[in-house]
Amino acid sequence: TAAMDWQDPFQLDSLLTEDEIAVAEAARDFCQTELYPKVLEGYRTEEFPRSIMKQMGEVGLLGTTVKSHGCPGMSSVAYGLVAREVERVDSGYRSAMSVQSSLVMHPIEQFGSQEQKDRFLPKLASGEMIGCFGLTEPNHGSDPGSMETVAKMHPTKKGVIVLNGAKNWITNSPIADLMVVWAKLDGKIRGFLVERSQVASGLATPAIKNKTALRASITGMIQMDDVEIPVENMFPEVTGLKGPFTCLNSARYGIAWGTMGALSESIKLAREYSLDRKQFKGQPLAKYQLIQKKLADALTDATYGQVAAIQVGRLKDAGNCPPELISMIKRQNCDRALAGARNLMEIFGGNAASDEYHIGRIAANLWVVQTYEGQSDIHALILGRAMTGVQAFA
Ligand code: TGC
Ligand code: FAD
Repeated sequence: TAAMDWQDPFQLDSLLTEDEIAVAEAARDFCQTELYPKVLEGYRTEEFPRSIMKQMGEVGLLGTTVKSHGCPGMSSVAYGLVAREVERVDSGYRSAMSVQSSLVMHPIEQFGSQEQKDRFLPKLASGEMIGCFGLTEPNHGSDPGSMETVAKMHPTKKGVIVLNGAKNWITNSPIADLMVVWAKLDGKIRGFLVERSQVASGLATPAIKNKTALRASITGMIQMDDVEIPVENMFPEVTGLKGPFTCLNSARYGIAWGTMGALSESIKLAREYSLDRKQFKGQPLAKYQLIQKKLADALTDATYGQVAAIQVGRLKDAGNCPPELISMIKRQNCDRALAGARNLMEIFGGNAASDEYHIGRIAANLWVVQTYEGQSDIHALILGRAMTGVQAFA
């Protein structure tokens, strides 16, 4: 009989293409050799060096699904595998990568004019330019449709748009060269590309310091006080919430994969620790049934979660994926990864309080991941609406 490989019980490679396997291996190699050695310092100092994005660009980890401008043009599953490998190191590094790929490059590919694509995609793919995505505001998070940020045509300067408002909790904003900002023009939500180097005045992007999680990525505000941008920097056609939500479909999909990387790393660390650590007559913790149950629960969740993510990715690429499926896997995988990491943390006893054991950082990060891109309960309501036809948001 075949023996179970605890690192890949369902032999997931058999569900992947050769290219996808190669991408996952290359991403893992890069993440373990380049990112992993940096993570503790990044988490302690809350610094995200621009060079990380540059390195990601050099190895082709940015804009994995984008089909032009020298980008890999790969499957959603390949993108998910990259997210898994980056988040195996840290959710904050995956955040920086997903914002660049799913929330900046993807909308430019999907909604941008040819001129916008030509101008921005190559520099975003190489990591020379860093992007951010401004949807959430101080007063509107789960309900972005009520946003207060406004765009107006300049009363006297032809072809100039004026932006006023504030975005809050924006990954990458303090170091972003390009900001995708969603604002209401004549009452309708539109997307705007704000280039920092082209803005003369009124733009500030202060960092939010002393975070309790996701400290290895940089987060801030986008404050706009009569910020003037050329009308050519507006996405020409897309209007309404389907603009930002189309980007979120891609980012939420990546998160469903990323969390499985964080959970898999937690399992690996907890298994090793439970075999090494001895309590009661020199027996390893791994010998005790309650410890084994924690490991078994987490492994089952990580395995099921990845199979679901592969299937949803295939449906997505076939153009047959209602957004509710992405809500289902974003919610489930975030919830299970958070619960799993939190339970496995107990195996480390007091040592979990030392960041050198990593598990505390992973668990702290995962509650943010469960919150951004639609908090889990919001995704439950999205599913409930699809099941009953009745919306429960308001
Ligand atoms: P609702 O009536 O549901 O929809 C309004 C319009 O949008 C369309 N739509 C979608 N289109 C494409 N994909 C989707 N997933 C879509 N969901 C909705 C819908 O068809 C409709 O179009 P139309 O043409 O009929 O107008 O809108 P609502 O206001 O009732 O929405 C409520 C709710 C709760 C579903 C929604 O607002 C929501 O999902 N809230 C969560 C907010 C959120 O996810 N924010 C994320 C901010 S970005 C972020 O967190 C990045 S972190 C990145 C990182 O660091 O990794
Ligand atoms: P609220 O909307 O105030 O919700 C608070 C709680 O109430 C949640 O548990 C929610 O589920 C619940 N709730 C709200 N409404 C309902 C309801 N109708 N029924 C039941 N429960 C409800 N945003 C961006 O635009 N871009 C980014 O790059 C970005 N990066 C982020 C990075 C970090 C580190 C963090 C922490 C956040 C980031 N966000 C970003 C913002 C994130 O998307 C929001 O925090 C999230 O959408 C929740 O919004 P909120 O914080 O305003 O919570």
